[in-house]
Amino acid sequence: MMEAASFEALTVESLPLRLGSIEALALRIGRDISSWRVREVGDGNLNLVFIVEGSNGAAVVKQALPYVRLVGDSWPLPLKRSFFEYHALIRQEARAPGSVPEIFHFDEGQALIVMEYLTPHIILRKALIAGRELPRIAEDLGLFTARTLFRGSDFHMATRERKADLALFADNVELCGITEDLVFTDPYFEAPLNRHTSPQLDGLVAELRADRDLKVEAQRLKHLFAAKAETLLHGDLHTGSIMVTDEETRVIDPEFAFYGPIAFDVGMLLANFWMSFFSQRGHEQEESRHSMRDYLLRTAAETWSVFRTEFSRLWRTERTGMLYHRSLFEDRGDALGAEQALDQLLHDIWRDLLGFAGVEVHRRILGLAHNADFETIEDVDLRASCEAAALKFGRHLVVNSRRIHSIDEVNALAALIEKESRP
Ligand code: SR1
Ligand code: MG
Repeated sequence: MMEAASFEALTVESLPLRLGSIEALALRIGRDISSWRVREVGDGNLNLVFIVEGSNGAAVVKQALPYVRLVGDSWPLPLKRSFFEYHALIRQEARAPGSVPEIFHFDEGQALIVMEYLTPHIILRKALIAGRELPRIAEDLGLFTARTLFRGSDFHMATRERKADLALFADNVELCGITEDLVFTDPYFEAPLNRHTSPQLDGLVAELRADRDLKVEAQRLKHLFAAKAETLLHGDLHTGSIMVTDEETRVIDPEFAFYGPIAFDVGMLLANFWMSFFSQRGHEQEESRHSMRDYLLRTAAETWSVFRTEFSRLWRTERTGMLYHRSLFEDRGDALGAEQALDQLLHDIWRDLLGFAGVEVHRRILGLAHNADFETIEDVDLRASCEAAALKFGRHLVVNSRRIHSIDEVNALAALIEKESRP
């Protein structure tokens, strides 16, 4: 109650006076607040984001609002998500140095984080819609996911520290609740806030909602999401949570962070590459997006390959936690036993990530929170055709996750569905 009472949302006008005394900010951008220029640039679903420029530089101020920005104050949402975002950013920087923006200041009561202004970075989703082939993302994101997910788990951390973090992030209930509803449940029935491209997709949507195998598997995945507290997840690792240049990749916005299954972050990320793949036809104008489609499939394959390689390296060199202890394997001359366990683990991650990828695709087309990849396709029939292809692909991943053995198979499936969807 105290927190809500003292909280006040920033405005472009009030920001300089209210934040002018924050030393860490003044130090970076200059003390003369009369010369600060402030822009509100938030285009996400939840928060305010300001860019503040002074005589010496610029910074970003991100402030949570006590409700879901996308919907309005009829959907309250706790300010404490800013606390979880701050703590996740600190841990991600320690586990994968250089992968997130530098944090200058955190104010829990005002739910605001002052951080590095990334320039000339742009949001990865926008770059992919524009047809830009970013050379570094597969390597950088494969490393980011492997490092943060391995080093936040019981494979690596001291058990006391991990359990303390598990308890800390367990309080991020409302944000987990959004994912539990919006990703795993709402797409599969006529939830009030759902929308889809209608009437073009009505038939397919009805088919998916009547698909028993799909629904049972989606609920198995929801069960995993809720019950498998394996590692500290980013929790919302889509291409709108990544900023890029040709040389650099930074991950932002981990306010959905909590302890969940490793496969969730990886699956959500790959799903966003595959959705971009299916949306490219909608952005083809004069120029063909053939090369862009190839690039996206290569990116998905390379991200998974880099993840596996780095995760395996960490398994062999940093397995210091209480799980699969070396005393049972390497210390007894049984390095092969540790390799067997690693293979088993990667196999489980692989299977589950396919399912998570499939439901992520579905919820972006059937649920409340759509993505710009499809939404910016103006020709509605063309958009529906791209979305229909993605929906079929997502269904195949969810229902057949046990029977798909390699990322090349998934990419071949995507290419086949895309080909069959062309007029
Ligand atoms: C009501 S919030 C909708 C979506 O926006 C966030 O970025 C998450 O992806 C969430 O599911
Ligand atoms: Mg976000």
